Order: sequence, then structure tokens, then C-alpha cells
Amino acid sequence: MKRTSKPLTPGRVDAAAKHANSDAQLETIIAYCSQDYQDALALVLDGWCRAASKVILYTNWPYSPPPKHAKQVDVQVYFERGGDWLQQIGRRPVAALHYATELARDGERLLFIDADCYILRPVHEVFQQSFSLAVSRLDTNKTVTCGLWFARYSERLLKFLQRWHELSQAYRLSGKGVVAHRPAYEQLAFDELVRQANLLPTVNIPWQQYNCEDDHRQLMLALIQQHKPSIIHFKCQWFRSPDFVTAALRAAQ
Ligand SMILES: [Mn+2]
Repeated sequence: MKRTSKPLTPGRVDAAAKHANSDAQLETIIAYCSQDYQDALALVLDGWCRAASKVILYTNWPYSPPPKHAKQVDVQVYFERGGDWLQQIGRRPVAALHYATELARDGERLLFIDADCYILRPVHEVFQQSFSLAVSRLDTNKTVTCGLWFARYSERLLKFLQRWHELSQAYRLSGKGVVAHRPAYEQLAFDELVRQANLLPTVNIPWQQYNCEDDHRQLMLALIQQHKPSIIHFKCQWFRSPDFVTAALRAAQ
């Protein structure tokens, strides 16, 4: 791969903390990966470790990162093994809220990301903008993506994540967003809070660049070819298709 950044050292994290307003860096990637997606993780982890100083990985099994990433990846075995898709997707707000409650610090520059998202290039330039939350598809009729968003940590973000978690549970209990292959309860709740509640200063980032995805393989490849995205979101478990992954990464060059 071309155009990748060097991993940041812990010393630069401290420097970034002191110059929070002037330095546009991505510090922390937060993700939830279940055991049945560990092959996705194997595909994406190198890119994540190039893009961020540290990776906080929530899991439902005792995962050990490869030795080369051991110092950078903090594994939080926070969830029970197993779980159907309905449980699995609901763990994303739980993981984000846990990080925000227990581990985050003011001004920390975060990227919350799905395990099937491949980072090709540095994405820290997003933080040149001023925002609390940066999401994709805010400029479309589709639901705002909850599987990939940038944020600056603050008390307001924590409150937003609490609301996300609560509304997700309320939707699930009321039977909203519980049908497979349709926008799920945690996605609907995120969309609702971002669009309607207006709880945080939020900006849109182009999905073609930062969350490049499509339900059709050929269209997806064409999009990648056209936009040279920084992040590819593999839909439909296409990360399990070596031919498609190869074609997608080649199209992105
Ligand atoms: Mn995904």
C-alpha cells in the first residue's frame, strides 16, 4: 500500500495532548469485534495501527493481537461469548459508552469504527475541522452511519453516547429495528439523535471518502476507483472474499 503514515509513538500522544488545538491527529480507534469477525480484524488491524496511536478493541473472547501490535492494541474482553446479530450490533453503543465513561480524556480525538472497515490512508485531516462529532451520510436520505464516526471527547459527547445507548435499548424493546438486513435499532437511534436531537456540534464527512460502501460489488469497485477512499467499508461480509478484497484495494491505489 502507498501513502501510509508511520505509527505514532506514545511520546507524540503526550505532545498532541499539549497542543490539542493546533495538532490534527487521530489518537484513538475504538471498535467492537466479536469472535466470529476475527478474520475481518486480521484484515484491517494493520491499517488501524498505522492510522491511530492506539486501538481500543472491545471483544467477546480473549483475543491476543499479533506481537507487532501488542503495545498499541488494548483488548477489553468486555462482552460474553456468542450472541446473535441482534445482541452483537447493540454492543457498539455499549462499547463506545464504556470507553467514554472509563477511559477517555477531554479533547481526545477518536474514531469509532466497524471491524469490517479497512483504513487505507491517514485520516487525521478530518480533525482540521471543528466538531464534536463527524458522521457520514448526513447529507443523504439514508440513515447516518453509526459504524464509523469521528469525535472529540467531551462531557457532551459522553451525554450523547448515554442517550444513544438508552434510545437503542428503547427501540429494541419496542420492536423497532429488529429485522435482519434492515437498519437496526442502534443505527436508527443514532440517526434520530444526530438529525433531530441536535445534541452536539456535528459535521458531515463525505461517505465516498471515509465510509465508502455499496450493496453491489461492481458499483462498489467503481466508487473506489473514482474516489480513492481513505476507508473502505466492506458490506455483506465481502472481506471474506479474497478476490474482492484484492480488487477493492487495487482500485483504491
Ligand atoms: Mn460494518
